[in-house]
Amino acid sequence: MIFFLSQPWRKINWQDKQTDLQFVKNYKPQVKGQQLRILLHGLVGAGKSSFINSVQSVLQGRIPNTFYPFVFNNIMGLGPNKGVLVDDVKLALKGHIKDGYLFNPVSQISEDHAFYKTFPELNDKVHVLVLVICADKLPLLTDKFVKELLEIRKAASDLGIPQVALLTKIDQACPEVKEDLKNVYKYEYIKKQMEKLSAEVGIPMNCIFPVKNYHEEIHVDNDTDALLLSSLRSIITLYFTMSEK
Ligand SMILES: Nc1nc2c(ncn2[C@@H]2O[C@H](COP(=O)(O)OP(=O)(O)OP(=O)(O)O)[C@@H](O)[C@H]2O)c(=O)[nH]1
Ligand SMILES: [Mg+2]
Repeated sequence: MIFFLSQPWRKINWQDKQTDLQFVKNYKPQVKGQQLRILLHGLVGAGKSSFINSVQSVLQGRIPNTFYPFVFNNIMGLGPNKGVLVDDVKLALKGHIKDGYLFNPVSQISEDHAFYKTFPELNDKVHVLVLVICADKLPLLTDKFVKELLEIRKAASDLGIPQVALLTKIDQACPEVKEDLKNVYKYEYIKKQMEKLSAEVGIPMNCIFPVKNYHEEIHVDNDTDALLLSSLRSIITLYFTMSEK
């Protein structure tokens, strides 16, 4: 049975994405020249690259000539059969692994590897860790993968790095959302998926954001932009509230 809520349980500025856009544009790192480093990880095909591309397309041309305040890194292909070594993820969190490194599922990066950075600078350290996971794959989470995620989460927590999750492909998971993205917080199905993720991996609900990435569209779309911007704004806000503690 599908439960439809007459009022959405979370508010999104569908009619006014400019406010969130302005917020994101105005974001300035506390230290001059520093960037907010966001590390994405998740299963193969979860939508990591699509999210990075989608955000870039939303911001494109809207951050004129200035220095880009965000940088996204992407760890490819965690589990279930491929896997990434959790120890490598820990090194990445600390800034020891340079951009573009192809993570090896069977052996850890060596200290003499060209992509290994012995002395990471402040700007290399990860500020926010983002788990990217497809809404339609949630029922298939294996114990092994969940265990891996918990280990990664613990490593990030030990380093004081805030963690959030993006629930992608909500259009594929729920026909009503595909029909109208504004239904995202009105259908209980998506909320249930978020609760499931929260229970399994321990990420609180207020740190989980459902998104639809651009994937086959040629044109930008207001609602897709609005939801992406709201998730980006929430990630920034979360980083601030958590780093002030
Ligand atoms: N319908 C739909 N498709 C999506 C969405 N996000 C990504 N996709 C599609 O899912 C597929 C995988 O997305 P990617 O962004 O390449 O996934 P990835 O996490 O970067 O995967 P790896 O780089 O292999 O680890 C692509 O065909 C995308 O077009 C979404 O929100 N909705
Ligand atoms: Mg990718």
